Amino acid sequence: MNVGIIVKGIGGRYEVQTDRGLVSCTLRGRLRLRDDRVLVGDKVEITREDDGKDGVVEAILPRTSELLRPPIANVNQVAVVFAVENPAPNFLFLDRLLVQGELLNLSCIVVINKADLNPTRAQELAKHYNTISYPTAVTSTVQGEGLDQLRELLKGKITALAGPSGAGKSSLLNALDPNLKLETGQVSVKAQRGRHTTRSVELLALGDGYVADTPGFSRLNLESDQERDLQFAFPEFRPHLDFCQFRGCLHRREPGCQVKAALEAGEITQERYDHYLILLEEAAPRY
Ligand SMILES: Nc1nc2c(ncn2[C@@H]2O[C@H](COP(=O)(O)OP(=O)(O)OP(=O)(O)O)[C@@H](O)[C@H]2O)c(=O)[nH]1
Ligand SMILES: [Mg+2]
Ligand SMILES: [Zn+2]
Repeated sequence: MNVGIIVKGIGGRYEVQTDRGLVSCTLRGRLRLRDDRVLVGDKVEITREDDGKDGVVEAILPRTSELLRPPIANVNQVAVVFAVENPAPNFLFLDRLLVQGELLNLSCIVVINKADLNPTRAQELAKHYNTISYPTAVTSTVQGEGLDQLRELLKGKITALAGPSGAGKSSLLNALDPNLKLETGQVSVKAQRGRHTTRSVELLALGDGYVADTPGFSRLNLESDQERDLQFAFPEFRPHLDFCQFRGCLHRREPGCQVKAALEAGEITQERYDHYLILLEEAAPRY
């Protein structure tokens, strides 16, 4: 018996990365019957055929996490990737991705790409996300800048790349490992949006970690039972949460709210606070 990780699945065949190379596997019958799908990222036990290149997945080991969109198991980090320009950043969308990562208890990092287009702004944005607590990398695939920094952040992790289409996710992975040869696309000038070049889910081995180059998510809404959890998904709110006058404070108009006090003291930015209110509205229970 060998263990490995499913890096790709197409039409009933699964590529499993083991420490002795890639094995192309089918599923043992009882796994095929099970309701829960086998996911890319699943750690599995396999038996090999004599040639060593083919095998059978015998069992799936317990998952530590499960992403639904894109469907990947055992992700432990989300990298939110965006371009400083072209396409212009949508900060609410980026905060939405960070909040989703936080709510799933994944560690989050921020990658500010296309720094060549506006180096000063890229540094400003890095400072913004650093202040919130997020590790950041400022990168340019054109100038080869920030790649070591990014490599360091990806080390030993299973990372899902998230971010708008056209941000340069596939380009960054190609820059980190030219052997990958991922397809990249032009950002359409008219829409200023990318074209969702990347479609399938696959884990790419990078150093001793894995990265999923996911299709740019287009929409991520909160569930209606996440109203109370949302405040914890804003790391800069956390030091203040225990000190509000009212237990159960949702930091809107309640008196003695320490989150509002931190906002007024400039420790929390107006933009992040506004995004909190928008997402809070979205997560309100619907009767
Ligand atoms: N100026 C500049 N352009 C870049 C940089 N990185 C990528 N690009 C360009 O941005 C465009 C989009 O890059 P992709 O890597 O396809 O973007 P993506 O995030 O993978 O997009 P999807 O797969 O659609 O989600 C391509 O034309 C790249 O050449 C960069 O650092 N600087
Ligand atoms: Mg891509
Ligand atoms: Zn409060």
